Amino acid sequence: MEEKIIKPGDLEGDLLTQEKINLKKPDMYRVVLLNDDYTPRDFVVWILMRVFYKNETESTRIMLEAHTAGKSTVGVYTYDEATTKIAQVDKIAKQYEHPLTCVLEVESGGEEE
Ligand code: TYC
Repeated sequence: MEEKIIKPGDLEGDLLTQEKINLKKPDMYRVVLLNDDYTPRDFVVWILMRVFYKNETESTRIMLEAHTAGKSTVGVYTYDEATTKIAQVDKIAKQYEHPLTCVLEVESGGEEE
């Protein structure tokens, strides 16, 4: 059987690949608030403060942008953070019987730094 001799440098390619993988940023996701005709404005502001930890001024700005433009970016998060917050909004909005909805958009696709 032929013996394979590993010389110094042979593994370099693998190590470089590994380093590149480690340099990749985690993909980030945009949470976007959608307007609707029924959810009270105060409720939207309250949920932005409660779920996203925005202050009242910023929450009011985001709510008004969604109200007038149809949608507004709430923030950019990791996948887990974004999906957890969207699930929290869904659950609380459902409890209060409001149709308030947030959606997820891909912000960045793991480029190297
Ligand atoms: N358009 C709603 C109203 O007039 C208020 C609202 C604002 C609802 C923003 C959702 O994301 C939203 N009561």
